[in-house]
Amino acid sequence: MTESPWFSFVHCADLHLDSPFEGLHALEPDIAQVLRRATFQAFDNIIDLAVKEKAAFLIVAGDVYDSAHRSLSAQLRFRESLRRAAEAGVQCFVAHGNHDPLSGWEAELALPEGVHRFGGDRVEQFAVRQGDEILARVYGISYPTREIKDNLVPRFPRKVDGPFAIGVLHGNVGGDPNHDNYAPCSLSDLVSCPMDYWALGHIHNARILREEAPCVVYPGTPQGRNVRETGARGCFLVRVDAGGRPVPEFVPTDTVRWFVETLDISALDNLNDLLEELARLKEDIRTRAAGRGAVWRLSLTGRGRLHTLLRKLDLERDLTQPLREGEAGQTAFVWLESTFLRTRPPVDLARRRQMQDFIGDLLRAADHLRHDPDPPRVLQEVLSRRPEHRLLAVRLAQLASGDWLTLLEEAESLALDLLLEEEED
Ligand SMILES: [Mn+2]
Repeated sequence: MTESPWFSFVHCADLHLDSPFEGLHALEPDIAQVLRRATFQAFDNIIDLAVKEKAAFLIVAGDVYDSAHRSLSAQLRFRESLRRAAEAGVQCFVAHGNHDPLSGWEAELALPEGVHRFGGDRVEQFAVRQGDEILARVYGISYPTREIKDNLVPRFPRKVDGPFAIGVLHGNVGGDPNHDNYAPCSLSDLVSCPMDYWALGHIHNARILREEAPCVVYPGTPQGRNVRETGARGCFLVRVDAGGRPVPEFVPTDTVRWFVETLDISALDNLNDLLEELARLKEDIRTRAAGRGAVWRLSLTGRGRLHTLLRKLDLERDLTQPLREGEAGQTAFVWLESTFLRTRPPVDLARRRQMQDFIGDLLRAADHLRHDPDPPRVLQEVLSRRPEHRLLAVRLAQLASGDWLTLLEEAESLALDLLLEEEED
């Protein structure tokens, strides 16, 4: 960006302060402590960013706390972080969502000066001033109770005063089935409202739903809290240029990052090779975590010689625990959460293909198809006789010829696994 921005602000949501890390057992005390502090540390990283970038204001778009019965220590820490921002000249606007509605228990703590919280009765408006100049108007509403089933967008004004308008809304845009359908609305509802930027919360993955005006953004959780929240987590630093155009930049704020990894054993000959591969994978994760802690889940997959040996091991004792050795106490730790065994026994495909049994027939049929001059045409023809075809036709038409061969391979492998199941020990 060559043009210097007119002003900037930081947009975050779904802090879920004080939420426990799910699914982690047998933790070293050092690592447990880092995890316990992670949601707070992530919010402090957001404040640091706002202060360093001299942002004019900060928006927290709901779900500050993980539960309606938030702990007093979480409330005090949140207030301290906001105070730090406000004292550095960053005004703060906070909305509450389904996890922390206004009806939840709350100590009667006065908010620091410069911190504003949206009420739950109606959409409220705050003007952000810099000297005599009004930079922006921030409109928002909190959840009075947990379950808001109404579309809240019609409560936002149809006419706004300049120069830059932001709508703060915690809700499900477009009916994402992975999240509760609270304050449901459509993208076009938002677009029809005269905002320049929609600061959303509720969906836990960062997503820019729309770049052109109005810009519509979900920042996601600033700290991943379970294995479903993998990868970089953070907030958006939004620079508004002289023409009033918001340009959001994702900034990671997580102090611990989740990874889900698979390792295919088919090319590995012995346990030594496997251990070397795992050590390499662990260091690769450390590199990708870029200085912060990492928690990873491992799945061993593929068909190979190691399968029989792996089935005899106690995975937790023989693989998982040794991979955790030496990690506690490191800042950039790489902690293996758990290991899943999804490997299959090796099979001599050439020999099975020769055999005069059902598996032999299946393998020969797949091979025949693979060497057909036009496999997609044959597969299409077979599938068109199936009753499911009406449902699949549109998707099938989009497949490239390479996709068909991959599908054929996967189908062959899946059928083989199911048929061989009975033959296993
Ligand atoms: Mn949330």
